[in-house]
Amino acid sequence: MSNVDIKREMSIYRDTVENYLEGVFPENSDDTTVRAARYSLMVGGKRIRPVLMLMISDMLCADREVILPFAAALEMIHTYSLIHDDLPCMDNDDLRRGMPTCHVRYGEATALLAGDLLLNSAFEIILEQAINYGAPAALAGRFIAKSAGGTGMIGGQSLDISSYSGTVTLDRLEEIQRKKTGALLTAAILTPFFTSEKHNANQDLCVALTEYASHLGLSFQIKDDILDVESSPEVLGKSIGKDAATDKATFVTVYGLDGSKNRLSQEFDSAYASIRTIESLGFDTQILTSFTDYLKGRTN
Ligand code: GRG
Repeated sequence: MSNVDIKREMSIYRDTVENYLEGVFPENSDDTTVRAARYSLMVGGKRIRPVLMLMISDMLCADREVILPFAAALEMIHTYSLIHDDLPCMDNDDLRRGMPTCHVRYGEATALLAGDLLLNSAFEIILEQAINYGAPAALAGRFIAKSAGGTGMIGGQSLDISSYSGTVTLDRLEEIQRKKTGALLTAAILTPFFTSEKHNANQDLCVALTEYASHLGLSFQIKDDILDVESSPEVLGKSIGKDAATDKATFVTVYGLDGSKNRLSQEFDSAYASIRTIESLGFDTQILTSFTDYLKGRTN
């Protein structure tokens, strides 16, 4: 049991990220695409990925000036993926972060462009960091590109759109979720590692962080699938129950609700075990434990 006030800590980290994001796209731009991108970026969201990146960065005593733009860029990539995922040609969702989705508010063509703008602007920020901070920042940027790309998030989405609950194997289901959801969470955890000149040669740390990321990513997605059947649109801020209705391959549609809860508990146990390994390497992991507790108990 740690004595970190995790809600307070997270809200401080969230404010730091949101202050940065505020400056990315001007308010009241003449360009509808810019307004649409800003709308989706600033409309809310838990900011899990950038908050996690900043927490790991502080754990490694890394430089905030180096990491904050990366954290913001990762949230921009995540937001682009949500805009595109909600489009009529994908999940066709009306509600996101408790508000109308980007295409409902701005139309489909503008929403598509807004997603593209977020993705390109994220890589503008990342390249600026590479110019300013050299090879470690460039390596981190390349890792983010890979995590968001064909062997990461987009690859997972590509497998997902052709997978159905009745025919998908368990291995394939895990592959989809590791890529679709796990890859960006792994990028959040490893970016501070890559940019830390003090620690980035520590292979034991790299392995322990990667294992933590892997278990956290799977537990995040299993929890998401459970909330899709057990929560409500008011609490989640997005539509629910669509996975079963569209025969989508999720942990719940494949393992059942009880099977998913068992698997969730195993994944969280493994995540805590990875945290203990990180601690044994000499790092203060209290906040990571509290953050993991928060994700375990999250209701949205
Ligand atoms: C290129 C047309 C085109 C589409 C790409 C890449 C992609 C579509 C979709 C990505 C896959 C995706 C949306 C995965 C879901 C991951 C997930 C659990 C999202 C919800 O994350 P939260 O709970 O959301 O952190 P908030 O709103 O809190 O940020």
